[in-house]
Amino acid sequence: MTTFATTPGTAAPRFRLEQKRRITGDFPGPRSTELAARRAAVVAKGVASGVPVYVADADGGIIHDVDGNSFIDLGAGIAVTSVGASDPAVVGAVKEQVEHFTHTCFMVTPYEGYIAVAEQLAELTPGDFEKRTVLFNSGAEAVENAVKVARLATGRDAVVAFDHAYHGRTNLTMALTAKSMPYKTNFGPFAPEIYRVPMSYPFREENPAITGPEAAQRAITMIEKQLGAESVAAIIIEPVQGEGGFIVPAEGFLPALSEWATANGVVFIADEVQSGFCRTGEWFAVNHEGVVPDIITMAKGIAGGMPLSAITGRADLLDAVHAGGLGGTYGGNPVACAAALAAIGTMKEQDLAGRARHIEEQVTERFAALQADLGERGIIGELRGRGAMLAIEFVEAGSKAPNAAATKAIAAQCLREGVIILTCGTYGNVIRLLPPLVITDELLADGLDVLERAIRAVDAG
Ligand code: PLZ
Repeated sequence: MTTFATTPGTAAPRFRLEQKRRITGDFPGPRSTELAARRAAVVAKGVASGVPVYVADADGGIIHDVDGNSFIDLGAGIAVTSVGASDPAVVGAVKEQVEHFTHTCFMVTPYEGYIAVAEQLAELTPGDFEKRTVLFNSGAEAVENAVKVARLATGRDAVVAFDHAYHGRTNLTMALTAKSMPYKTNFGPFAPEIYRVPMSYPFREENPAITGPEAAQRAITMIEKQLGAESVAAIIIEPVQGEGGFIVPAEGFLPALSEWATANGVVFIADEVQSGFCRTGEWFAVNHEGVVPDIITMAKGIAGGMPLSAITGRADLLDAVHAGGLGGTYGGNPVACAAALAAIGTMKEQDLAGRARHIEEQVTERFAALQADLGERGIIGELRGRGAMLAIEFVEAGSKAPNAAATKAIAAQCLREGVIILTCGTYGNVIRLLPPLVITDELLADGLDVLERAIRAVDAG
């Protein structure tokens, strides 16, 4: 079993690959081009890739392609490889586990790793009550199961989700997800009993003075008038919205919703699939406002790149489910559990929550200065985010109209120079920064230099 030191911040990351950007010429190079041709013949085009090169190796903040180029990774595989893509602790734990058993199925012949992960999650998630955990494979599967538990435990049907929400691509989670293209278009019919209410999106509020509690009341009034609290099983919300645009609700929004849920017997589910595990500078994004969810969904950063997801929540809710009601063949796979224990160990030893806050300082300082420099008529509408979950929302000069074209052009320019940057947002006008939390200051600075130049160039037209 993997063990780790519990003294936080006592270790520094170790890298196998030189943490340096290097683009050798035009890319995609010959080997990537060959792979693209093989791919086109056999891989469905419904699954698209943002970057046209194929990966040979990855470590820390660097991705090597098959033609010898080194890219700076500011996306971490969509917020997954917070400890790096080949953290030595994760690699060692996976190797050790895989030599013993790769799978038995926890529902058939159980093993310690699953329990150890559940112990960690009970310790790390907020709330000093009895907790129970179930492990799955993907974020969507965790969300599906959180909703199953909430419905069974409350005996109610309705589930409330928010504008700009993203919860996955399975049938139920598509219904919970707000954006149609590309996630939902023509994939219906969707799961019933899902209702959508307004989010707190400070930058795009009609009334910019609306407070967090007022925005929460706007949603609550809609729920009470259109559904009635007594028919609502759960509210599900990303405490910092991910795909929808890295939207941080106004202060007081999440606490007010959570209080209303508690007062009305509604299960408050925090979807921390993207925001969890030190990403926002705390173990979970709800910690920033002291919100204690009834159930938390987790995935992505939890296991250093191995597929694992989890729900952790109040024992009375999870234990309401009959024996055999929850599970799946691979849920809590032993190799993924070993990886999770090692990744959590790395997060503790290297104080990656502290690293996330350090990244926030570096990024915010630089882009606040850039925004001021570009001035009122610049294309930067807003900088926002928490920790190493940071976003720049782009607008048409002198207005709040979303500028998706500028966003695309900036991301494309960064990529040409060897910096992988992801976009997001309901309007496709947000650049999001999700670096591995172990990224070195030098590598991050190099990536941000490239991004800053690209923003200046596009702003200048
Ligand atoms: N909940 C908050 O961010 C996944 C999706 C990328 P899975 N986000 C990245 C894409 O285009 O498919 C996500 C999330 C939140 C749930 C999910 C779903 O997690 O592991 O992708 O199923």
